[in-house]
Amino acid sequence: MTDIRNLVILTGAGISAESGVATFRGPGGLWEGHRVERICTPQALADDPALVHRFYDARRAALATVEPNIAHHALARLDAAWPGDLLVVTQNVDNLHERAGSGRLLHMHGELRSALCAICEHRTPHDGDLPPGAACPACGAHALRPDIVFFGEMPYQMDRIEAALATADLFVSIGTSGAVYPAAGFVQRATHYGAATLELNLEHSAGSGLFDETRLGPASTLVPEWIN
Ligand code: BV8
Repeated sequence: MTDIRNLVILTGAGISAESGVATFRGPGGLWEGHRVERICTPQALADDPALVHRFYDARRAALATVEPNIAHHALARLDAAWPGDLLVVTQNVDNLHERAGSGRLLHMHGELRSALCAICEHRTPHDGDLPPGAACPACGAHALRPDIVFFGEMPYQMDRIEAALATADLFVSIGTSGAVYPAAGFVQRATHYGAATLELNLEHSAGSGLFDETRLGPASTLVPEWIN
């Protein structure tokens, strides 16, 4: 990576798979028989808040049973040592990147360990179950919801992501199926801005043809190999 100065690294569920966090669209990609596209919507939250809250309560509780893996730790070491710009943009809502030590990190689809007020949009760190109708500590409204970007909602910090892509020399995508936009379109944005693009994934993804290079294998092997 000699003439590379600015890095943008996109991660998806695949980077957490070897930590034991279920992915969404592989075998076993259901939760209580529900697909994420069906649960992760404002309509589902309105129709059945208990189901949606239970979905995220279960995943939040599971964080205590998993640890960052080799790939998370490799990215954290890169972050600490990298002299140029570096931004990890994760689609994941787990906290494994930060527990591994990544600092330059952005959760574009939200975080399990945060609650969002549907009225005043105040964010509150939250552990444990989040019952529907919990009171917002800022405005008092009984309107706390999981701090998750649902389908049809705008992902977080898109301006910051676009600015990072605009100055990236290398865009690396790790462990994502390329099934969900706008994240799946970042490789095209990076290419438009003149960055080189690399995909590290267990299998070919929907976007594999868009990358300069695709390497297939588990993240715990590919990420350290790429960095070293
Ligand atoms: C929006 C919440 C607009 C958190 C999620 C075009 C442009 C823009 C939007 C759209 C568009 N076309 C369609 C849309 C709408 C929609 C969309 O993309 N739909 C899809 C289904 C077609 N997008 C949206 O609605 C987005 N919002 O566009 O808003 C807007 C504009 C103005 C104003 C308002 C709004 C919002 C999308 C976010 C939805 N939230 N989740 C959560 O519950 O977790 S999406 C969900 O999918 C997760 O966040 C997840 O991160 C994401 C992507 O999945 P992956 O991470 O890729 O996981 P997956 O299981 O699919 O794949 C895992 C991969 O890892 C596999 O390839 C596998 O091979 C690999 N793997 C497995 N093991 C390993 C491995 N790799 C390496 N090592 C291993 N060991």
